[in-house]
Amino acid sequence: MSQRTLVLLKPDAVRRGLVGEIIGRIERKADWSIAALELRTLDRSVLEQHYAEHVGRPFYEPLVEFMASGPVVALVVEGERVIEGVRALAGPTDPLAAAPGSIRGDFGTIVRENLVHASDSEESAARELKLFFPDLA
Ligand code: RTP
Ligand code: MG
Repeated sequence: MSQRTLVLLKPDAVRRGLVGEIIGRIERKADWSIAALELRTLDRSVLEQHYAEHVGRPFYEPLVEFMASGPVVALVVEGERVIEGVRALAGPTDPLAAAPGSIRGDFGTIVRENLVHASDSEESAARELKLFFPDLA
């Protein structure tokens, strides 16, 4: 089943020069392709909409601040079971719980600075694609 998902390479990934490494892992998966890709600095209003589900949690404010602290690479990936697939490539939220071989497991230590975001369901993907790439056909 072909799907589309929103992936963000977070400011830590961009600062650390891991963009090529992470996109390379996504690109090499069979039957996946990149439908859109842009370097951009996110403003607070986009982040508040993107992370609406987390409002009120103790990590919310520092998360929004971190995500606005430098440019991210936003991309739309499309292909076979890509929503579940990119989440699997990323690994669990806490990089220390993520297995080596996953993006977070290979490169992360801090929970907040965990390198990538990926939509977690078809509903989230639809909402996030509209928020980040409203003009994508
Ligand atoms: P994401 O939304 O970024 O793809 O990550 P996720 O689904 O694995 O994690 P989620 O629960 O949606 O949390 C969103 C992001 O908030 C930061 N976070 N910090 N306890 C903490 O300090 C904490 N918990 C979550 C992480 O950057 C996480 O990816
Ligand atoms: Mg999430």
